[in-house]
This record gives sequence, C-alpha cells and structure tokens, in this order.
Amino acid sequence: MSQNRREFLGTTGIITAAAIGTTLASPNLSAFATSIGGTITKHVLPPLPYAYNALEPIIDAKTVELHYTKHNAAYIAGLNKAEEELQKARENNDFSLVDYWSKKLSFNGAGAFLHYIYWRSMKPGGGDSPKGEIFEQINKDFGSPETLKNQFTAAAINVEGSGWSILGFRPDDKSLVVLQAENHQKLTTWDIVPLMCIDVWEHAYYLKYQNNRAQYVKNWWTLINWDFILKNFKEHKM
Ligand code: MN3
Repeated sequence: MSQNRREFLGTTGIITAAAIGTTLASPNLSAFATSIGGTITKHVLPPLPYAYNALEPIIDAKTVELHYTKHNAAYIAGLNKAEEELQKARENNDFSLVDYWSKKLSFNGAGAFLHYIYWRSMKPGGGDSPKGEIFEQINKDFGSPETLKNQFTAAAINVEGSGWSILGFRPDDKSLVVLQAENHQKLTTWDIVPLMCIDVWEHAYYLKYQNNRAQYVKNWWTLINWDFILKNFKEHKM
C-alpha cells in the first residue's frame, strides 16, 4: 500500500498537536486515525497543511475554512458512520441495508480521500512547472505539460454538476490519465491512483467566484504543488 493511502487510512495513533503542524516531508502523517477495535478504523480529519488564509487571494480564507471544517469533516464523519453500520450488520448478520451503507461508504470514502489529495495538490506560492520524473511521464503520456493542463482544465470546467478533475496513475500500463468524477465516486475506472485533483463542487469556489467555475479553475493552476504530485507519483510508479 502506498504511503499516501497509509497516511489517509491510518491504523494507529491519535491526532496530536504535533501532527497538526506536520509537513508533507514528515514520515508520520499516519497519525490520522485511531483504532476502535474490531475490524474497522476510526478516521480522523487529516490536518490542513497550511492556514485558512494561505491560498489568498486565489481561494479566500472563508471558503477554505468552511470547506475544510464543514464539508471535508462531514465526509470523514460519514465514512466512519458507514463503516460502523456495516460492522453492526456483520455482527448481526443483517444486511438488509447493505445497499444504503455501501453507497454511503463509497460517497464519503471517496470524498474524504479526494480532499486529502486536493489540499496537498495546492500550496501557497505554488504554480511552478512539473520537474523530474513526473515531467518525463507527462511528456510521454500527454506530449507536453501544456496539453495536460488544457485537458485537465477542460475536464474540470465541464464536469456535470458537482465533481472533480483528477490526474491519476494507472499501474497496469504505467501511464497517467485524466478523469472526471461526478460527486466523488462516479466515473472512475477503479484502477487509477489519484495524484492530483481539483474540487469543482460549488462549495470550493462559490463565495469568491460565484458561477464562474472557469475562472476558479484557471486561477487554481497558480497554486499547484508539483512537489507533492511528484512525491505521490514516485510512490506509486514502482
Ligand atoms: Mn469539497
């Protein structure tokens, strides 16, 4: 399992003040979750890697605060709830609500994980160019960083309703692909590992950009954190 998935899923430890201040370079972002016994893990909202106002003026502090403390937190809570209910179902051998809780697990689990990638796909003062192995892979699969940017941007702007644009790594043929997601979990090919993503739910931009999703997506590129994306790529390309 990759480092990012381990960090996100977590298995041991409790969140601490030290963990809040942890940077991406730290080997111990795994302290997100604490075991509550049995076969399930209690997930904890991963720390935001910067202050609420750190992405100003591209993304305003209020949007980041609400997005992180309300929306992102709700997906973590929803993921825990779904897993608790499925645990109860197993204990009681009563799967009459398995459709409902499986759907909640998918929606909230995908939402929680994509937000983890989303916050780290950006950084204050970001917006530089891809370098090293990710640069080479982008050239191989897209021809140039500019072409990737054009496809990723178009995918983001054109998501129907609420969703995401995602750059993912496909282990099978070791290639990069751009996918759209509707909600958090729909339209995937299941085999890809998200390396970077942009949230185009209205809650991600509406306070500042209103209905102008295209401007938000265009501006978002000035925050992009290629260091994280390269790190993520290197962990998965083995
Ligand atoms: Mn969101």
